[in-house]
Amino acid sequence: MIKNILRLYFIMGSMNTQENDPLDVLEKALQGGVTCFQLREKGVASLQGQEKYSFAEKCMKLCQTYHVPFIVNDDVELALALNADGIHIGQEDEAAALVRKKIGPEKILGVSVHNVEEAFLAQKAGADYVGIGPVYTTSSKEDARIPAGTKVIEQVAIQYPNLPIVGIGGLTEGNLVPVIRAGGAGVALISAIASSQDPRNQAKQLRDKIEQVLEKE
Ligand code: TZP
Ligand code: MG
Repeated sequence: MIKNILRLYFIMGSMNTQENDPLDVLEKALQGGVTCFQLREKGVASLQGQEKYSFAEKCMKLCQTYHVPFIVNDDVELALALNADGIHIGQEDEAAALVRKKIGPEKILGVSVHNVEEAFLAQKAGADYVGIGPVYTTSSKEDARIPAGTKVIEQVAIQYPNLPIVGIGGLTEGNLVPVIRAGGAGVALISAIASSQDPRNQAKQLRDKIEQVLEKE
């Protein structure tokens, strides 16, 4: 189940879409076939307080219309207030076990990891999936680590075959295949869709590509 929703995992905040309306970009991405959405409202230009809540609520309603899970990045209180489908946290955020306790057993918990040890601890703490990256160079995350290719994805997939993995970082239609071949259930991406002038078609092409590769695995 979780593996299916990780196939094409779109991440976006209101600051990721340049001159385009973020809600319009999200709706088109949903129409194009993204399988999960994460609201990642971060950085200097990001919305705060009531504005953030209201934007998040609009994003969640759109996701519900298209029956796509809505995940909140970092902000456990926001996820709970909205009754979002899940939360995604990094190594620098609240401990995964504590977040699992706060959200209960039903909600989706995703954790970013960078090696086998962190993956082990994440699944032990109750993570439903792990995000591994950056695979390639990214300009969407200020404090991104050095790109690590697909090596860690492969290692984690071998050690923990039941732990769903999503690759992230610099992924496009042209370079995503190695992520799936390494054992990723799918790809998470921001700019490939958020910066596209045709997000619907871009999402559709990405989705088609992923389905094609998964079929062969
Ligand atoms: N974590 C690792 S890389 C990254 C995050 C949030 C940014 C991914 O964005 P893009 O534009 O798909 O490289
Ligand atoms: Mg975080």
